[in-house]
Amino acid sequence: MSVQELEKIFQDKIDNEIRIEPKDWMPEKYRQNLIRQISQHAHSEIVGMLPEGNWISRAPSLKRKLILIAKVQDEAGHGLYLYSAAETLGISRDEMTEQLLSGKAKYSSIFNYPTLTWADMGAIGWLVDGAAIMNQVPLCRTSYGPYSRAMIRVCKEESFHQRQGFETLLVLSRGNEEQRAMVQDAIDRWWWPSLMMFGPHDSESQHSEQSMKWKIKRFSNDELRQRFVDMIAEQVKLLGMTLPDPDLKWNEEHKHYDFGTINWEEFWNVVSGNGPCNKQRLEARNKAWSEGAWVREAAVAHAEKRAARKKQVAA
Ligand code: FAQ
Repeated sequence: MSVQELEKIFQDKIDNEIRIEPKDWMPEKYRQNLIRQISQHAHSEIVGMLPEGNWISRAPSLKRKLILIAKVQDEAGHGLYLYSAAETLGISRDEMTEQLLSGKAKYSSIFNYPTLTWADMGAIGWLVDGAAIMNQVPLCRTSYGPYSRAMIRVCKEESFHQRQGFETLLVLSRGNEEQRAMVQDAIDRWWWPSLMMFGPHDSESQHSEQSMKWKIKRFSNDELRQRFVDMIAEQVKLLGMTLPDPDLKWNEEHKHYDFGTINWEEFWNVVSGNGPCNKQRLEARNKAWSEGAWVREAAVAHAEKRAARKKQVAA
């Protein structure tokens, strides 16, 4: 079969909502684009454990500590499903890890901001997981089978995360003056970086057009960002707080909230490695990797020993 014929079969499957599976023929650019997106997504989950991990030892009660540990563990699980999904496209886990540790790979800009107070745990759950879900629910229908199936479980867990984040802020917002101020301060610091999670404007997004044709992406960066603004602009009222945007205003004609201009210079600065915590995050991952070397070596030695014993028994 010619490449044109193979491409036609491939695109027909996508147009007819048939998932592409690992052993199916696919264009090389589709494979590379998926490896790029899925591995960046996996790295985001893994690096995303760090800002929250920072508060496990300082959670205000045993109950809050248990919830936070469970959430951080969930993020590790998401990273693992996603690395496995990417491996089905022919890249090894070691290669992806090397790309992250060397600073070559991208991960979400949001995780390069510091977590300064306990209210940040609530703001991350509500805003960061909230933005993550808005972007990831459509990925449950993404055209690549292993990615779409991984996203179903991820989204269930993320929606629990978002609710626990909102509840954390709700409790604080019903507390004393100092606690309310802490909530407002956390919202003020996390709001704009959360909007940046959706990526550049559609006109600046290099991958969107092709990714939409391949149904890797179902909605554009700006469409999802707008939905997120519309959702949060209502929810923030329940907290009795405000969003730090003087231009946020309901637009009756278009039935959505208009909002102010994102600081794209800040966004690209963070994406290119110069955000407040980029260096710290990579150092933490590299430290964990080298300190975990003995565990990996022990696991390999154990597996080899077991395999040798099995061989002996069989003989
Ligand atoms: N940060 O052409 P586009 C989470 C890059 S998971 C850094 O629009 P695309 C869970 C982009 O990679 C959060 N880089 O790209 C959690 C590209 O660079 P490249 C992560 C960004 O792929 C919660 C360039 O800019 N979620 O939060 C960002 O079509 C709480 C041009 O951009 C996912 O990864 C950014 N924000 O659209 C964990 C979801 N935005 O590769 C712990 C899957 C863009 O050419 C605690 N990913 N870039 O060098 C996606 O949906 C897409 O990849 C987008 C970007 C929408 C992120």
